[in-house]
Amino acid sequence: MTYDDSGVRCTMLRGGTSRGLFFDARDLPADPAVRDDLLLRLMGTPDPRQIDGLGGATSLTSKVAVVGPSGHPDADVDYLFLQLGVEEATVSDKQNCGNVLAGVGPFAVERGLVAAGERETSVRIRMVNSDSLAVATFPTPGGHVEYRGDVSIAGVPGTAAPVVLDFADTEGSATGALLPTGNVRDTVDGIDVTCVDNGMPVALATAASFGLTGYETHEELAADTGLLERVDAFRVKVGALMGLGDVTASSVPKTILLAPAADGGGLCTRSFIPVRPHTAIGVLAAVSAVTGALLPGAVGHELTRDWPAGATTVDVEHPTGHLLVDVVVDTATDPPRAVRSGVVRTARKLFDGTAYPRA
Ligand code: NQM
Repeated sequence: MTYDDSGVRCTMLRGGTSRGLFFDARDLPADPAVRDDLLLRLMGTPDPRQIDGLGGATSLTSKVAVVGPSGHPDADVDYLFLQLGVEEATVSDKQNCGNVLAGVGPFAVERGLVAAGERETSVRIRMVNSDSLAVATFPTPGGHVEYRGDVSIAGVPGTAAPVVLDFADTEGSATGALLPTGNVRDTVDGIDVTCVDNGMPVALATAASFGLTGYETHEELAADTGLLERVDAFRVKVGALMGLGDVTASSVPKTILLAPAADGGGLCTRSFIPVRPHTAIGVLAAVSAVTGALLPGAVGHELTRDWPAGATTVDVEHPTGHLLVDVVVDTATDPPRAVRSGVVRTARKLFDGTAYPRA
């Protein structure tokens, strides 16, 4: 029996503002090339509509979590995140995804990888992509995952149970350093940029340096093909500067354009993942953006002037609302060090069953 005949056990969950196919690592082919071919056929990639697969025709809904037992002494499970292309047959392990991460703890309990607590459960997760640790805590009354709750997150209708995510050692996730260029500020094509990697490699520039206000809607940004071309050309040069090589076909780095907060938050953002605009902002992308802004001399540091001294929770504005992140950075050391970060997300199980790949 091949996977084409038998299908493969699959759970689909929404994690934060993303949606992914979750697999027990032991249910997938061990050979990464065979695994990736299977995942592409399950997702319906390559096809702009993914009509013959389970993808949702955007990068935010073409995500995969491979979860299995961990050999790490401080982790319960390993989580490998894979970003699949939509129109291109690509599978990348170059980045983390903090949104899909929100589904990993509940999935681990549902599949018996971790025993549930009577009230809530904390799952220690090794993020394989960056070899860093996260802890997810969520309600499990009576030993069952409870997805219903009263927490609302921007970009998702309704409310759900909270999944609290705490991150450690996310510094240099893809590049090996918090400041991958060695500088707090560089200039690329005449544009000042701060390159930061605290869970996600990002290039921070002001929206004004791209001729924008920073308050454009997602639709306005998505329709501006000239802008998207400029963002892409910029990030390809920045990616090389960050030591990521030729990033033409890579999902990282992301570009995040900053503007003064305009809706009661701390920082206004428009992010590109890596070229199309995000409808919201990625979790670790937001953590990295706030980390950068906290560094004296960085692009965006001037926007932190009115942030309460010592406060660690920052309200990040994005095209569809707000994302609150908790970031602690030690700026007294040289280079500065990321201490810890965290965020609250929600997740929901959408289906559990057998998925069949297209031929
Ligand atoms: O930055 C989208 C998302 C993400 C990534 C992307 C994410 C993160 O919103 O941690 O969550 O950057 O392509 O799911």
